[in-house]
Amino acid sequence: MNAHRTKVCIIGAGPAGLLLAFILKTSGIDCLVVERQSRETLEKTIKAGVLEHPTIELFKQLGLGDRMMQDGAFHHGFELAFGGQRHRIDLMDLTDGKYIMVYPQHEVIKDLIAANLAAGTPIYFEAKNVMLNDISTSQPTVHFKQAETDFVITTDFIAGCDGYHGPSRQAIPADQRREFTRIYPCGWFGILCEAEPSADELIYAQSDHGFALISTRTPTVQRMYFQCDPNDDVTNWTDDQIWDALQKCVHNETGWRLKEGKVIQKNIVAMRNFVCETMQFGRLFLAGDAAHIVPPTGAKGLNLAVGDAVVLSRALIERIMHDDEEGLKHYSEMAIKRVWRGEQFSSWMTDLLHDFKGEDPIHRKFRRAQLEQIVSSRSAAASMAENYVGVPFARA
Ligand code: FAS
Ligand code: PHB
Repeated sequence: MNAHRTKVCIIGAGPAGLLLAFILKTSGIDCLVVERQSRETLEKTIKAGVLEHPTIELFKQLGLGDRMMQDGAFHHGFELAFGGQRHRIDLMDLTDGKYIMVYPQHEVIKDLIAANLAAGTPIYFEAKNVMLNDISTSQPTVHFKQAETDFVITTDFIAGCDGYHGPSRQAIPADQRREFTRIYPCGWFGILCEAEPSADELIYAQSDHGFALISTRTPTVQRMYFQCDPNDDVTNWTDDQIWDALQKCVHNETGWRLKEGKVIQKNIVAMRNFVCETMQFGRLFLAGDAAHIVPPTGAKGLNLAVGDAVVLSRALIERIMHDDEEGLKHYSEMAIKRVWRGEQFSSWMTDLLHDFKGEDPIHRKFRRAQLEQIVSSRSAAASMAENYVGVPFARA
């Protein structure tokens, strides 16, 4: 048995866990990360694509922004396509100069892993059978197996950053968890394809054929999604059928079409809102998808995880370095406000852009009226833009 001691044991090497580890480590706080997947897998798993303005500014302030600023694509607006026409939402103009960046999550993960290792943060990859114990005591432990070796970590605090399916949230007694869920009757069929960009900025398309999102990854690899049955299977779709579905969703009066290419990856993303308002129990603190999930429409998932890591790191630093318990005592209520703002916007944007099978036709009329209002009213567009670029991190 390999026994180690640390101040903060972080479970999960996603954006939440790695950012929390980097901030703590560079603030002089002993911590370590326990992750079930290999570094190689983490650094090539395609997930989110959009960084909000507060996330970009934070990474720059932390010295984590070099590669992002070099390889990321700044987007000063996005388009709403409906009724055969495309309408630009000018984020810079509507938010006094704020913007977003398309910089793939797996690139963020590469940057965070490299920065943590350079700072000396121990990261235990390929950890199996991770178990949390004694989370209500002042000396909780985390057990796991790596290769054939058993480990036990004794720690002051556990940060549960292990995503929706991880063990941390489940370690909180069910009768102590306040949970909220909304399940959508559709999913997103996501592809990566070898093609040039079809447009300069993201296009969110609402049509009688369903929703589509035209995003990007690099000048030669594009990321696109179209609305699908959440129980569908990617093997049911040929490349031609995929392109036919996408072209139908963006069909417009100008004859403009998507630039097609070889589909190199397909996956179906289910869509739900989920919030566990109980983001702490004893010495366990949840951050990111471990506590909340959003439908990807508003590009909030990764950015909410970053927001939690900012609030939790500040609270842990105050407790460990200054013996001030207040931030930790109120962590959940501090973090949850920005989470609910992101949850509501993601739900609103999903309802705005998706026709749901079996819904009363009146809802399609409401949807079209809302879209027409957004593209004709500066105040309506500004409200959407303010939420899309990201609201400031929670402050005490
Ligand atoms: P993560 O899920 O990223 O990280 C949790 C980590 O914990 C993982 O590395 C996991 O391996 C590890 N872990 C789990 N169980 C463990 C255990 N038992 N022991 C140790 N480690 C364990 N968001 C968007 O905004 N836009 C998108 O387009 C988008 N697309 C997505 C596509 C997919 C396929 C998925 C799964 C998610 C997508 N998301 C998207 C949401 C995603 O970006 C999350 O919001 C973001 O990764 C949240 O970060 P974390 O909270 O760090 O959780
Ligand atoms: C992506 O590029 O993966 C992406 C962009 C915007 C979204 C969701 C996903 O709203």
